[in-house]
Amino acid sequence: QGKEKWPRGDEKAWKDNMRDVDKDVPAITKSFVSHVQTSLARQPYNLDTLGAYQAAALSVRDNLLVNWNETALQYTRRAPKRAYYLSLEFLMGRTLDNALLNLDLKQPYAQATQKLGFNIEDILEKERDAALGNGGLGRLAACYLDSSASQELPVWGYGLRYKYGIFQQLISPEGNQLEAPDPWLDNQNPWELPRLDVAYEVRFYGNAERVRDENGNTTDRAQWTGGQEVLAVAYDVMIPGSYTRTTNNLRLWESKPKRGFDLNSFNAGNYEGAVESSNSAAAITSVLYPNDSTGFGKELRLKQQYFWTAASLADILRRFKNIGKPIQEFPDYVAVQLNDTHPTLAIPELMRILLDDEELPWDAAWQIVTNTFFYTNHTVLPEALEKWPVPLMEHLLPRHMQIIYDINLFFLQSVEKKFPGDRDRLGRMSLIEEGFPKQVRMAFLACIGSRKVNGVAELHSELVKTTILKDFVEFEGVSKFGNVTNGITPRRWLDQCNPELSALISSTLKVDKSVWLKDLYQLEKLLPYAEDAAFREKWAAIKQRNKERLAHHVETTLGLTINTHAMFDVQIKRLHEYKRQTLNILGVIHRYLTLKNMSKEEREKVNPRVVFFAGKAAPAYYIAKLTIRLIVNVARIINADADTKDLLSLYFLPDYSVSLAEVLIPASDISQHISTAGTEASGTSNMKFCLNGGLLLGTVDGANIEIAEEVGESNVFFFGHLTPAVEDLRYQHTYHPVPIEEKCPALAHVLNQVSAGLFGDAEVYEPLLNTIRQGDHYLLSDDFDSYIAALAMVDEAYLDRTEWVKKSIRTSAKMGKFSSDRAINEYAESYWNIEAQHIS
Ligand code: B1N
Repeated sequence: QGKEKWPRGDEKAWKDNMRDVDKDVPAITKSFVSHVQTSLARQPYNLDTLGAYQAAALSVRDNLLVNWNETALQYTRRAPKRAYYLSLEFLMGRTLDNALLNLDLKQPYAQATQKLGFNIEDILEKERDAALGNGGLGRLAACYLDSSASQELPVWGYGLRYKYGIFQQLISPEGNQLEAPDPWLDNQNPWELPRLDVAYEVRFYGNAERVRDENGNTTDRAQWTGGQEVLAVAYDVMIPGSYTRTTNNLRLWESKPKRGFDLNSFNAGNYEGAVESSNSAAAITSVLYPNDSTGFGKELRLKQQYFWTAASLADILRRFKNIGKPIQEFPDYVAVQLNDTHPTLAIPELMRILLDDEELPWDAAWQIVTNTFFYTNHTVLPEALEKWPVPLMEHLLPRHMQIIYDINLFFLQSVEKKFPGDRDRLGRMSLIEEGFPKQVRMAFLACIGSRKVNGVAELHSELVKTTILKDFVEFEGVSKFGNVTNGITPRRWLDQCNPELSALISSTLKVDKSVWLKDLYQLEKLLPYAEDAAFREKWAAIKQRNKERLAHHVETTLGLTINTHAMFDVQIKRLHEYKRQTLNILGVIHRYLTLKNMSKEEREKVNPRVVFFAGKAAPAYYIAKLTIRLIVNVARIINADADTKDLLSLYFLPDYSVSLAEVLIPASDISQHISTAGTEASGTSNMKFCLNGGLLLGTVDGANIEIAEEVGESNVFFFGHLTPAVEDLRYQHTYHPVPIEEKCPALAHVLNQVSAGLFGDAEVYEPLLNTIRQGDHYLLSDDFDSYIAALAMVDEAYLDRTEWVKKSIRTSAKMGKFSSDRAINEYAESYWNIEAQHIS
C-alpha cells in the first residue's frame, strides 16, 4: 500500500498542487467567482440566480470530485469486497442542498453567496430534479446510495442515463392529466461526469450456435454473432456520504451507435438507413418507462434491461479482473443486488460470460452466479410480475434464451428428484409459463439464480414466501428467504426538508446533528420532552411554519390561498387502484355532504380540514386518470361552496416530485396510507411523514404495521380489513354479491351523488364508479365505514391539541428503525458480506 512507484514526472510537483476540499468562506468565494468567470464565461454584472446556481454547483462538484477520486483510489488499493446496486430507477431529486449538508458546507456557502449578492435558498430552488424514477422503488435506491456512502460502505449504483425522466404532469381545465416530456439534461448537468473512455459494446439479435465437441456433440457453450451492436458509455454521478470523506459512484449508461453511422449502408447509397440504425441505438436510453407496479411487454424495455445489465456486468468483471484473482473467487469480491426483477437478465448474462468467454463448466459457472446475486422483490401484485414472451427473447437475445432453457432443465430435474412424479409442481415452478405465447417468469429466474431473496417489510416478506414463491420455499428451504424492511435517509427527509425541526432536535438532545443523523435511534431521547409544555410549543410552532411554507409555495406556484389554521391531511403517491385514492376522495365527498346537512351551530364545532393530493398516473392507466379528474372537479365545487369552504377544502397539486415532497411532508398533520391490506409491499413516504411528526392514518399493511409497532397503536389511526380476510371478501364479491345500497348505504349515497352529476360530467365517472359497484377488487365497499370512523377519530383527536402534539413527538421519536442506514447495514452484513472502508 502506497509503495508503488510514482507513475510520471516529479511527485512533489504533483502533490504540492493537488487541491483539497474548500472549507472556508474565502476559498469558496474564490472558487465560485472563478467558475462564473471561466467555466460559465459570465460577467458579475448580469449573473442571474440560475447562473449563481450553476457556479455554486460547479464549485461544490470540485469538492466532491476530490473526495470521489480519493475514495476510488483507496478502494482500488485495498480491493475489498464490493456491492453493486442494480436499479432501473434512481429518483435522486435535487443534489446541491444534499451535497452541501453532507459535506457540512452549507453555512460557508450561504455566507459566500450572500456576500456576492445571492440568497442560498433562492439558489437551491433553481435546481431541476433528477427524476429518473417512478416512485418508491426509485427513491429507495436513492436513499440506499446516500446511506451506503454515509456508512462508508463500498457500494456503487448502476442504472441508465435516460434523456427524459418521468414525464411532467399537467392538469387540463377539465381535470385531465396531460403528460409533457422532461428534458432534464437541457440545462447541462453539473452533477455528472461523462466517461467517454469507459464504454462497452452490447449485442442484440443475431445467432447463437452451440459449440460442438470433437465427437460432434453439442456442449454447454455457444457462439453468439451478428445482429446489432450498440455502445454503452458511462456517466458517473458522485454520491457523497454524510460527515465522511467517502464519496461513492452511481454509474449511468448512455446508449450510442457503435460507429457514428453504419458505413456499409452509407456506401450502398442508403443514407437514411444508416441514420436510422444510429437512431435506434440512441433510443434505448431515451426514456424512463412511466409505469409503477404495472406490466410492460415492450421490446424497447427489454432492450433497456439487457443493455444496462450487460454493460454493468462487463464493467464489474473488468474491475474484478484488475485484482488478478481467479474467476472462481468472483463472489468473494462482488455482490450484486437486483432491485426487483428488472435486472434479472444479469443472471443468464453472467452465465453466458462464464460459459462462452471464460469457458467454465456449467456447474462451476452456476456456482459463481448463485453466490453473486441477491434479489429484492417489491410487489406481489400479479399484474406487476414481469414476464417476457419467449419469441421476443429468442429474437432479441438468442443466447440468453438457450441459457434460460438450460437453467430450467437442470432446475426442473432437481425438483423432480425431490418431489418425484409431482407434475403439477413442475408446471407451477417452470421458468417458462405455458400459453400463447409462452413466457419467461422473471421472478422465478431471479429467485433460483440468487443467493438470497428478500421482501421489503415483514408482512410483505411473509406474503412472498406464502404466495408467489411458496413452491420455491418448499424446494430450497426457508432460510434463503428473508426480510429487510425499507428505510429512508434522515439527511434528506429531516435535516434537509425540515431544518427547523432538525435544529430543535440537536439543541434539545445537546448533540451535533452529525451524531443523531447517523444514529437515528437517538431520537428516542426526545420521548420525555413530550411531557414538556415549552418543548411542545416549539414543536407545534415549527409544524405551523412548515404549513405556512407549503401555503406560500402553493400561493406562488398556483395562485391559491390556503387556510393554514386547518388540519393538513395529505395523500401523495402514484395513482393506483390498490393505493385507493378513490377511497380518500369518496371520503372527502362524504364529509362535504355531511357538512352541507349540518346546521350553522353544528358547523361551528367542526375542525377545519385541508386535503391535499398529489401523484402521477401512468399515461395509459385510464381508471387512475379518472380518479385525478374526479379529485380536481370535487375540489372545484367544494372550494367554491360558501357554506363549507372554511371547513373543508381540497387541492390536487400537479407534478408531484421529490422536491415537492420535501415541502409537503413537513407540513402534514396527518397523512394517508390506505392500500387494501396485503397490496402495498412497504411504502416509504409513511416513514417520512412520521419522522417529521405527522400522524399516520392507514390500513394494516406494509410498513404501516411496523411503524405502529414502534410508536404504539395508540399513536396511529388504523382501519379496515386485515390481509387474511381479503381473499374471502373478493370471493364473496364475485359469487355472493350484495348490492352496495345494502352493504354500505353511506358509500352508495356518495356514489349516487357523483353519478347524478354533483361534480359535473355525470357519465364521465361511471367506469370509475363501476370498479366499485362491480367486483370491487380493492374492497372499498368493505372498508368504507371503518374508514369514515377512523377519519372521525382523527377529528376527535385533533380537538385535544396537547395530546395531538404529544403523539406527534412520540411518533417522530420512534422512527429510528426506519433510517435507511439500518436497512443498508442489514444488507451489508446479512447479505453482501461487505465491510466499511474508512477513507482517510
Ligand atoms: O417499491 C417500494 C415499496 O415501498 C412500495 O410499497 C412498492 O409498491 C414499490 C415495476 C415497481 N413495487 N414495485 C414497483 C416500480 C417500477 C416498475 O417498473 C415495479 N415499485 C414498488 C420500495 O420497496
